[in-house]
Amino acid sequence: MGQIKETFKVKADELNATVKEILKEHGTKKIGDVTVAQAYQGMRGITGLVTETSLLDANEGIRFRGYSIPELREKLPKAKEGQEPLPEGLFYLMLIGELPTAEQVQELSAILARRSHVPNHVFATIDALPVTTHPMTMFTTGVLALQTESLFAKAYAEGINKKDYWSYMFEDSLNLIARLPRIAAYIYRRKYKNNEHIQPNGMLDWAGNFAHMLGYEDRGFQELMRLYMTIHADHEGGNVSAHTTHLVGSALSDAYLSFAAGMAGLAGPLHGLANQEVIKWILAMQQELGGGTPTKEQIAAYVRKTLADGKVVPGYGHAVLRKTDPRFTAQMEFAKNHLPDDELVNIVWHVYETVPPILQELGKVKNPWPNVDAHSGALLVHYGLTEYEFYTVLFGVSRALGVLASLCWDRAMGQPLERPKSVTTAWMKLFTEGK
Ligand code: NMX
Ligand code: MLT
Repeated sequence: MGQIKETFKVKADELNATVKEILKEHGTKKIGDVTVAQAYQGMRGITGLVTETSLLDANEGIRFRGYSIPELREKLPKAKEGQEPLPEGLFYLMLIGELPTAEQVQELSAILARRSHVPNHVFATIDALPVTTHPMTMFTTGVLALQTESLFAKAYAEGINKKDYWSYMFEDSLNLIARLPRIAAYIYRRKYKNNEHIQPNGMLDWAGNFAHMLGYEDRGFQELMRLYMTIHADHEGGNVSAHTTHLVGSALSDAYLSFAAGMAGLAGPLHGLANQEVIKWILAMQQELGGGTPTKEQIAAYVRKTLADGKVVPGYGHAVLRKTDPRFTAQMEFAKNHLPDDELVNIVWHVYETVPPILQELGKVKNPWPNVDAHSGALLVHYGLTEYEFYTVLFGVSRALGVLASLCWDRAMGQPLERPKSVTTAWMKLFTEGK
């Protein structure tokens, strides 16, 4: 850990000096105005956060430290004989701001493998929940149970200098990332595989080992996990899971508490739960039509029925993006290479051709194009992971990479308690009437 942590500290010192300069020279400069509509409508378009790990462009999609998803798929180190990036490499990039070498990623994989032990009380806590509990509830509960291991919370209770917060947050973040695949795999095997668990393989990379502990040895599935864990990792700072993690962390809650809060947000159907909703929606459509591949006309009719019932079409739309999500495109490319004839994948592609014009017709949907969740489930079903209620847990394990790298930065930058101002509608009435 020594070298990565030392490099992080050097980078943090450099950035702190830059921020000090920006604040001194331009601290009073405006970066936007806030309208009454924005205050009522989910604060869309308000720039009010600084997140170092990634930046979202409405038309181009996400860039991680300046690198797009196609660039990451080309440039990040890969597993032996693999073609997809190792997500540990993306974590390094988000943390340090530079592409890692293959050796640096290998070192990080080994560090995570060494730190992956999960104490028994975490499993006992999960076991105390009925097996019918949603996997995201089990996951969030498991992370909270693991909070007993927080080095930051322990050190804070004993009394530490605020200059050292980052160091404990760094250790907690690494430990948590190392342990999450074990917790997630435990939940999966408990709920769906007769409570029969698989021991970790310390020789595998982080995502490869996760696939192994879930019970999938197929090389194609391992590659899918590496891609999946890479593309879901971060989506700048304003999305619900990242923003929640950051907000809770700003109270100096440790990495476990902050991440658990973020996961409670990811579990919402307008955010990460949409990946399970997409597959549920497609399966329900197929069932209604008596099975098989629906025609485009049948899909269109089902979309209109969904809208007429006052429901959203899951996997479509976005609060920031205004084009097809490049994370959708990356999965489509993966499918074209590995499973072009898969029935469910082909339905996903037909849905892609059908949904956008119908959403556009409504005249109110700002982005009729698919997001990351529109494609992921079909790939998982292909490899046998059909238990769609588990899908958001996979998203959550990946999201840890981005939001925990950001928490390290928050503490290294000495970011303060987040506390925006709110008003009442009575205040707004007086204000708009000029009183
Ligand atoms: N199906 C039907 N209606 C939609 C959809 C959709 N996919 N997307 C937006 N709308 C509606 C939205 O409900 C709103 O209607 P109303 O004025 O009656 O309340 C109207 O269009 C305007 O919404 P937008 O400004 O376009 O979208 P907003 O920024 O508020 O919300 C989402 C973004 C992502 C919440 C929204 O597009 C949605 O509900 N999509 C489906 C759920 C989904 O796929 N979520 C996953 C997002 C990605 N992720 O992983 O987190
Ligand atoms: C995400 O990955 O967090 C989603 O696309 C939602 C968002 O960016 O708001």
